[in-house]
Amino acid sequence: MTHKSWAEPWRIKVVEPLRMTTRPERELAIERAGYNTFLLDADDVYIDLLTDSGTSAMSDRQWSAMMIGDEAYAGSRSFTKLQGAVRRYYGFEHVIPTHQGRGAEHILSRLLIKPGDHIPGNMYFTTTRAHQELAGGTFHDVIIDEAHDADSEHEFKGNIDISKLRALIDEVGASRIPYVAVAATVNMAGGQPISLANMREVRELTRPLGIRVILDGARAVENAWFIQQREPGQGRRLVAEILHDMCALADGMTMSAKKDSLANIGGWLALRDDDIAEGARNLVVLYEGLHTYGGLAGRDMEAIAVGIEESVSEDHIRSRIGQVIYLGEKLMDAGIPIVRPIGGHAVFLDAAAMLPHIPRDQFPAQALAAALYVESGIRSMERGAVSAGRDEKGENRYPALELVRLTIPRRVYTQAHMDIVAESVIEIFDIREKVTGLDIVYEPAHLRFFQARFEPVKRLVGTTPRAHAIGSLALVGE
Ligand code: PM9
Repeated sequence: MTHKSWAEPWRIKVVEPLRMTTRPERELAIERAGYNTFLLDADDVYIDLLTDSGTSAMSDRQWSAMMIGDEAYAGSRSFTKLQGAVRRYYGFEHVIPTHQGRGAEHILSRLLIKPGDHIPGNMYFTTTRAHQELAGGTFHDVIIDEAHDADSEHEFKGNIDISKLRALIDEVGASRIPYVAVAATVNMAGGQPISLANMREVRELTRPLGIRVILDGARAVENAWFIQQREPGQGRRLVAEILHDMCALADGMTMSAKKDSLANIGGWLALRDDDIAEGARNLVVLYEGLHTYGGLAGRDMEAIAVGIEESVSEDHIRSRIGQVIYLGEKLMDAGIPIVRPIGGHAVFLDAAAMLPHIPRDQFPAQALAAALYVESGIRSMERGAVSAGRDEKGENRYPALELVRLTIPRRVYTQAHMDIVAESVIEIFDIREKVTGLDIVYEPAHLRFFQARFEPVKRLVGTTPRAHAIGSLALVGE
């Protein structure tokens, strides 16, 4: 019997209690955290939608595989299993484990980027661009315009604009472009997919010019599901087959196994070219660990190998994204402005549309994430100007999208949790004009969104920063 609705293809064997806090506790907690949800203690959070990275629930098969992890320093049996799973499902010959995705980005950037090089990509990602810049490269956004428009219903907002890519190649020359960085899905655009057809076009343009294509595969399985659902001719194919086709259009991939692969830590760099792989193996021993563990324990590699296999199960991926869509549709029905179409790993609130009274230099998305926490105990993440950082002149970058991400960990929360999240966002929406902006009071040199601290903009005379930030919010609810 086939069902129209989806249900989680698992049942719960182990549970972890959640802690509810009071509003006064949360007011103090957010002030202590400098109004940055990254700096909250997890114990002060009720429903944690900060990230889907490393926060997924592992299966009984993953946990039992960890018990047979081979902790040999060199040539671990667990590495062989990981290598086998990556070869089978992603199709790359050379597999170099890393402690997580940015470890792979670091090695790749050091290896392929020379000072003065240019790296086109379908929208920036924070850690990816940081490593490209540290290696002396310049990132160029060549995603289609629709990706920068929260309201565009384009089904493949992750697509690369081929004319933008061609124009960059004409301008700087193919020899200054070590690779095109293709993300699937595109996190900062709202978890939006790239189509197989578009990946083919990119391949056809770059191959004759000798420009490589490197896939960021953190959520490539989710991308493959969108291709199956939306791309003409793909509807009857398995997600695993589509994933294989996507990878076949790339020369290599960086991977955070903390996303699709259902692991709490880990990643890899995978390559086809023997010489580049040799270079990567040389570098990985400097920064991560020997090339057969790359900073991971044998048990971690076991968990990833099993997680890869589980990640491409049709039932798993359908319910994983089904849950995200369930939350997104509830919010849309209530008139909340969110990025459309609903993405694969998260629902993204359009903070600029929700809080038009807060100017961009007072970081509306950061303020909204803080206010949502105070109101409900739900932790989300800013994905706007704070995440975008500063340009080479030291000025704030203001991306078109000013978003708050409600990121859904895999296999962790139930539909009832999603209902609470939706109710909480609707409550904040109803009192949105009471949310006030933030000033940065501390900013680290790199990836500022992780550690920056803020204070409420002091507009009213005689109010403490905390009273002002939360403002009349403190009068609503409890
Ligand atoms: N993404 C996320 O929450 C965790 C860190 S940034 C807040 O979305 C892509 C597309 C990612 C990603 C991490 C990495 C880096 C690369 N590409 O976190 O180093 O979304 O494993 O991966 C995070 P690692």
